[in-house]
Amino acid sequence: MTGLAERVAALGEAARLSAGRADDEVVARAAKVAANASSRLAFSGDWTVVALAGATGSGKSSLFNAITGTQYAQTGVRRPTTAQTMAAVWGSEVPTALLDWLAVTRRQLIPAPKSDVTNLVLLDLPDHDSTAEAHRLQVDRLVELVDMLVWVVDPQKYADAALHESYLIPLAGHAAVMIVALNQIDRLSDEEVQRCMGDLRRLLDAEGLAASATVAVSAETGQGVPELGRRILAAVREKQTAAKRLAADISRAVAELEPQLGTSDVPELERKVGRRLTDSLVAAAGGEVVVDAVGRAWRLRGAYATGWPMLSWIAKLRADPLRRLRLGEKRAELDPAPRTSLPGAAPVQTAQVDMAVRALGEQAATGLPRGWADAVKEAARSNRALLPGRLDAAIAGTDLQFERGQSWWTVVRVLQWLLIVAVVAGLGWLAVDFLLLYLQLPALPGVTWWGFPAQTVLAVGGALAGIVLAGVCRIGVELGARRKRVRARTAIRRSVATVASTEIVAPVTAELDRYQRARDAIRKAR
Ligand SMILES: Nc1nc2c(ncn2[C@@H]2O[C@H](COP(=O)(O)OP(=O)(O)OP(=O)(O)O)[C@@H](O)[C@H]2O)c(=O)[nH]1
Ligand SMILES: [Mg+2]
Repeated sequence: MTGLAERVAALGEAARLSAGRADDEVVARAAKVAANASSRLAFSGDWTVVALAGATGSGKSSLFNAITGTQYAQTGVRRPTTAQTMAAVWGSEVPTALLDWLAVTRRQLIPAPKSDVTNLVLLDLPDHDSTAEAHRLQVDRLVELVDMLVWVVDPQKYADAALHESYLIPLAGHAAVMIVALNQIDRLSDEEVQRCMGDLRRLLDAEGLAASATVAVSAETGQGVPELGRRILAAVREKQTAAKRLAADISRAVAELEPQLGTSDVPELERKVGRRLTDSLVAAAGGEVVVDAVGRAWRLRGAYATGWPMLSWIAKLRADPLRRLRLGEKRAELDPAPRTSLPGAAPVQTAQVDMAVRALGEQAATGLPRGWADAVKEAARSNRALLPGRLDAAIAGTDLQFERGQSWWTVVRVLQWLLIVAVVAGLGWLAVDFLLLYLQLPALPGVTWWGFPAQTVLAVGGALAGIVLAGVCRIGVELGARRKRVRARTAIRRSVATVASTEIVAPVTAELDRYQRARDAIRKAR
């Protein structure tokens, strides 16, 4: 049975993966086939279980007795007769586990010297067309589980629709492990037997059961019984019947499940769609608000640091845009859930995020069968409610690289204060000059620089230099602000893209992966 176990496992896997994505009944049937098959495989493949099935009064029990050479099975004119399945076992011992699994409690060991047959279980089933519901359920359950089926029909009812439509046609894939026995031929003339058998053969062939053998028997006279016995025995000796039946089961389940898995390739996620998603998330998360705040905060702090100290203190009065958003601070290393004070997304932005998420789900679901497409779209939406919190945390945790590139500010600041010192010194010197003049005291010796009194150069020059320096630095700060904005935008985008990838793309990819695995499994089961 090599290969069969792998097929069974693959079918089980395909059914498990398809749960909720394909038709529930198809999935349930496939799962049941896989479960039954793996149970059957767990029992010794040496045993072959053959069941006599058919309508009430067709002669199953009589044939059971004829084949076993016993009178174990009760036969009768009262309909229906058999209510409980009976097992006849050829072998050294009863395969208890196997019969327990089949839930067949009435067991008879056929005395050893009777024949050289071994490892055969023959079941006498109740009638499939019974007035008793329990009989039909028992038959339906065992028809699914046994290795081989002998359908016992009689000359009146061999073409009965109940048999053909409910059992034979649906089991056409199992034709190789089925025999149809026309019983009670002692009631017919040879000519009638010929006609009946021909008719039966044509019927079966038309129903796709060409591989099923037919035999004419009489439980009453024993005619044809050895022939039927030989066919059963051949199946037992071949030891392939159980495997054949399971293979047919799997093929049928695969044929049913495979169309539910579609034929198109697993779609690739388009970059364009992912980019649009990130764009909308950046907008909804207030990315541009942060970028603006970074620019303004840089200008403000730069102006304060590099401006002319006489005026730059005004910058201190303005609220810092970054700090207002609780951003750009060196936060405690262990802050488990950093939060910003960014305003929530506007309704328009929320709608755009929804649209982008839907677009991604739809693109990812292109060409997939309905149930799978729905699952992919659902996966895209699955973390939607978490997004605002995740995005905010991502932005709060983004390194805006605000501290870098400020060192020259300090140099300028020192320079500005030195110039202030010069101005103060110049003014002080001038004040002393005035005071001396006022007190009519001798003036200090005059010092001239570039033809101007040194004190004037110090005061006026210092002030002018400070203002010019501040002006030049303003340009530097502005350039820095623009660069910081670009950097911040890139960093925020990267953080937001990570959120998009873990919260939206990852569930979608997982679903697509599940789809791919289901397809691989069903292909393996086939
Ligand atoms: N003439 C004739 N009568 C038969 C033959 N086989 C069975 N019978 C009779 O048909 C009747 C029904 O036979 P059973 O073996 O009980 O039929 P069954 O298919 O087991 O019926 P249920 O247990 O009710 O499903 C009995 O009276 C048998 O004697 C046969 O080959 N020839
Ligand atoms: Mg019976």
